[in-house]
Amino acid sequence: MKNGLIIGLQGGFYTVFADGKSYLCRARGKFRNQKRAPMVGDRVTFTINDDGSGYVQEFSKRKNSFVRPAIANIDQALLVCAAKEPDLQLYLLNKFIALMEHQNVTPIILFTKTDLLNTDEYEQLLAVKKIYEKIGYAVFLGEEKKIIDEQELIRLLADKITVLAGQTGVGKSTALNTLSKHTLNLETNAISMALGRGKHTTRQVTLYPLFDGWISDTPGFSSLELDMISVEELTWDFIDFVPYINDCKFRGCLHINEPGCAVKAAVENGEIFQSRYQSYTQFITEIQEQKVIYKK
Ligand SMILES: Nc1nc2c(ncn2[C@@H]2O[C@H](COP(=O)(O)OP(=O)(O)OP(=O)(O)O)[C@@H](O)[C@H]2O)c(=O)[nH]1
Ligand SMILES: [Zn+2]
Repeated sequence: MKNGLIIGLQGGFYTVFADGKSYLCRARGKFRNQKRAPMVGDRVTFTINDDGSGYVQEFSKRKNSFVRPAIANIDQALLVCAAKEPDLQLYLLNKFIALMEHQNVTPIILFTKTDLLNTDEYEQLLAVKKIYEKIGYAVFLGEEKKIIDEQELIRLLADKITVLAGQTGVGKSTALNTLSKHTLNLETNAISMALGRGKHTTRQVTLYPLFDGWISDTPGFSSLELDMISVEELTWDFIDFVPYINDCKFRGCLHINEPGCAVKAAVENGEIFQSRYQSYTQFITEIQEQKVIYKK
């Protein structure tokens, strides 16, 4: 019995990575009877047959799992967000952050296209960067061919499963490319595979080795919606609100119109950033409207 990590799934065959090698495995029949299945990202035990193929025997308890894309045990998400072209959209960034926090995935923020900003805009972006850093997130700035402090970013990728997320055209491929060019332990093949994104019409969920960690670049991650989060849960996914929640007068306070709301007080005295609160109220409305649609 060997221990490995599922890094791919195609046509019912799992690619299991162990000790620097990949093995093609099927899942044992018992999984089907138990109505559960191993997923990409699962840490598994597996056996190898004489012909080199194998069977996934069991998978470990998951830290988290997503349905679409089907992937488990994501440690962190590199949220790529253009500072310009398209204009910076904190609403979208805050949505990604909430979705990731909800699944216990640590967000890392990368603002790209900073070379397109004029001096004033750049100053504004630095202020935004400070906001997210104060909340506790790592924030990086990217230019056409450079990521500032990229060694620090590469360090964060080590030993972790990271997903890439961001709207189309924000510069995800470009960022991966830049990272690949400036690192010494260049894994060209992995990167060119990762950069094969968009070339295939149906792309499988795959983990690519990158900087001693694993990275997944599946388009599905960029189109997740809030439908898996309830209004009561959302507040806990804004980690900057959490320290205040217990001081709200009413339990289950949604921080909208309730009297004695500690979150709103923190927004008013500047401890919680206005833009974060604004996104929060928008998401509450969106979730409530979704609920109405489902009930019909
Ligand atoms: N000036 C400038 N252009 C950039 C930067 N990053 C990306 N671009 C350009 O933006 C366009 C889109 O970049 P991509 O890296 O393909 O974006 P993507 O997020 O991978 O897009 P999808 O594959 O559609 O999801 C390309 O023309 C890039 O050259 C940047 O930091 N500065
Ligand atoms: Zn409140």
